[in-house]
Amino acid sequence: AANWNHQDPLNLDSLLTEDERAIRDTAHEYCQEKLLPRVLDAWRTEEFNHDILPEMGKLGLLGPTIEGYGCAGVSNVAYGLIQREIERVDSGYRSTASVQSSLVMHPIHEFGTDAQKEKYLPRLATGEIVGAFGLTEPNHGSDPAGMETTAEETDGGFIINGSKTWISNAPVADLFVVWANCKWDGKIRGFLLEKGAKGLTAPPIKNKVALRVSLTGSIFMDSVKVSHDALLPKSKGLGSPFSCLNSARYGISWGVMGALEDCIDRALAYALERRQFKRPIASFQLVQKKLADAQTEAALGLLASLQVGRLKDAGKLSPNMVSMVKRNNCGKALLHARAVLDIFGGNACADEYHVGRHAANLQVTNTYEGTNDIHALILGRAMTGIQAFVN
Ligand code: TGC
Ligand code: FAD
Repeated sequence: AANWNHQDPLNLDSLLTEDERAIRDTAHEYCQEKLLPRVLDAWRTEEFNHDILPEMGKLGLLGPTIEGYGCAGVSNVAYGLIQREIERVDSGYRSTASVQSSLVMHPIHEFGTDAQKEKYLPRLATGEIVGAFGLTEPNHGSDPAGMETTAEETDGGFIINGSKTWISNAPVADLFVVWANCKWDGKIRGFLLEKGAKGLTAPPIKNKVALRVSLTGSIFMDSVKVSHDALLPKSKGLGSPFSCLNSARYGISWGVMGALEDCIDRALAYALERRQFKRPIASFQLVQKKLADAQTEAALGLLASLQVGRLKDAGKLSPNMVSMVKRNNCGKALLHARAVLDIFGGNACADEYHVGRHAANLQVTNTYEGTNDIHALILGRAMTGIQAFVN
């Protein structure tokens, strides 16, 4: 039909600049040609492929919004489009990349010294070194303000004690951005710890039921001694790690829509092919409704993320907007990935059909970087002025 493309129902394409379309196409081609053929093996073995970050680095996909240090300096909308293409293949690959960009490169760029930026950003941009971000602790996930990890001043530096858990990239990380409560003034600050520091270990959390292509681990810090150079000096208070989360959560809001779009494409193709009761299952009303519901939410979610990206680029962003799109898009992606998974019948169980893997991953995306309910409470606080987290 005229003016109708079922893969871009509201013509998002028309709202992008030429540069943004070119970046999206580069990312799409890489992800489909290089990531998709590897994903099932990575999922089955839970093994990290050390080639992938350098490949992404070569294409300018890491820390892409940063100017200088070998980074591409593109718009936040382009950043979102990249996350969408990576997550169209798997949320775990997007996790690896978005931790590197939003949670490691961003805080160094934002809160680091010139020397720290020169030392780390170029190698993070090429993917030569891998970064991890440690905020969550065994006893403090939704409530990071209560963190138990501490930093205390000592001759010539700091001593860090504590543990972090469920940390993406940790088992393979060369550099850890760790958030600690500073004993001298009770404020939370970021520290850069390098692999190999005495007292630092990062064992993997194995046998995950989701996000299996991204490695996850703990970080144990037993009196890790670092020099003054390890402190991110411009970080102070919980607002500093949250500023990293604003960027990562925004990227996730695009990413999960990519995963949902892949579920829709695959479910539609399967429904047209598979026959029962002497006709394609795509001819059944209940199947069509599942597809139409999913397509609508993907189209609306993408437009919302685009608007938030444009506001971010214009310097008019509120973190509440990020909570709205992170929560909505993750919740809707999970709900509709599960719904269209029904279309595969027993084949929903087979990893070759990919949609079961997306649905499992989307449970995690709806949890990390603030659970769906925590973002509801952030929005509720913004509306009512009353915080319902309790303390
Ligand atoms: P609250 O009183 O709200 O805030 C404390 C200070 O932080 C400031 N702030 C923000 N600043 C910038 N951006 C934001 N989004 C901010 N939110 C809060 C705030 O202004 C305040 O500053 P100041 O100067 O007044 O002190 O803090 P609270 O303790 O009441 O927090 C409540 C809550 C629940 C909203 C918050 O703690 C929260 O968001 N919890 C969720 C935790 C979370 O998202 N963890 C994510 C861990 S990282 C991760 O999951 C990576 S997965 C990556 C991957 O693999 O892709
Ligand atoms: P809890 O905080 O214990 O929450 C459990 C349940 O209680 C949730 O449903 C929650 O919504 C609810 N709840 C909690 N408080 C309230 C309240 N006040 N009101 C209503 N309901 C509430 N963290 C990092 O720092 N870095 C990473 O790289 C990272 N990567 C991750 C990768 C994976 C694969 C996973 C699974 C997690 C990762 N995380 C990471 C941790 C993630 O951010 C946390 O799991 C998440 O913030 C939730 O914390 P929690 O697991 O402690 O759950």
